[in-house]
Amino acid sequence: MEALLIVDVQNDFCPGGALAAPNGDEVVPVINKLMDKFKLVVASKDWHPEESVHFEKWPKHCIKNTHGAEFHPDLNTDKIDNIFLKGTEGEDDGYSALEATNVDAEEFLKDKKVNRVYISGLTTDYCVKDTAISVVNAGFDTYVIEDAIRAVNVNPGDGEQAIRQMKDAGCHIVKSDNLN
Ligand code: VGL
Ligand code: ZN
Repeated sequence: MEALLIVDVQNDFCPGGALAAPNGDEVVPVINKLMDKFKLVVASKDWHPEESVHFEKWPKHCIKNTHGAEFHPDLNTDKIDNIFLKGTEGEDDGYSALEATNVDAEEFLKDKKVNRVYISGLTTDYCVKDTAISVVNAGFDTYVIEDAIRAVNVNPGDGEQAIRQMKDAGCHIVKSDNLN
C-alpha cells in the first residue's frame, strides 16, 4: 500500500508568507496532479502556538488557526484523508510529520497497511528532510519526489545538501513523471 504525504504546503512557506521558500507555490500543481495516483493521501501542517522556542530560530510562522497556517489556497484538499499537526508544543521544533501530536502518524500509516511513502511539499531543507529521514527510519520504503519539494535555502546549497542527506539515509529520490 502506498501513501502520498504532503508536508506543510501552507501560506507561510509560499511567496508572500512569513517564512517563504522561494517558488514554494510551484509544488502545488505538481502535488494536485500526483494526488490522483494515490488511494491514500495525508498531509502535515506546521501548527505552532503563539510562543515557542522555535521562534528563537525563525520568524513567527504557521501560528495555529491563522491564515499563514492554512494550506495554499490552490492545493486540492478534497483527497486528503488525514492531517498531522506538528510543532504544536512550544518546547521543540517538531520538524517531522511523525512528531504530530493530534494523531500517531506512524501508527495511522501502519494501520492502513502502508509500506511505501511518497514525500512532497515544503521545505526540502527542514520539514521534508526530517520527515523523510524519520519515515525511512520507521521502516517504510521512502520516495522523495524531487520536483514536488522546494527549499528555503537560508544558506545557498541547503536544499541540495538535504537531498544528499535523505539519499544517504536510504530514501529514494524520484521525479513525478516517473511514477505510474
Ligand atoms: C519548516 C522551518 C520552520 C518547514 C517549519 O516546514 O520546513 N521550516 N518550521
Ligand atoms: Zn515551524
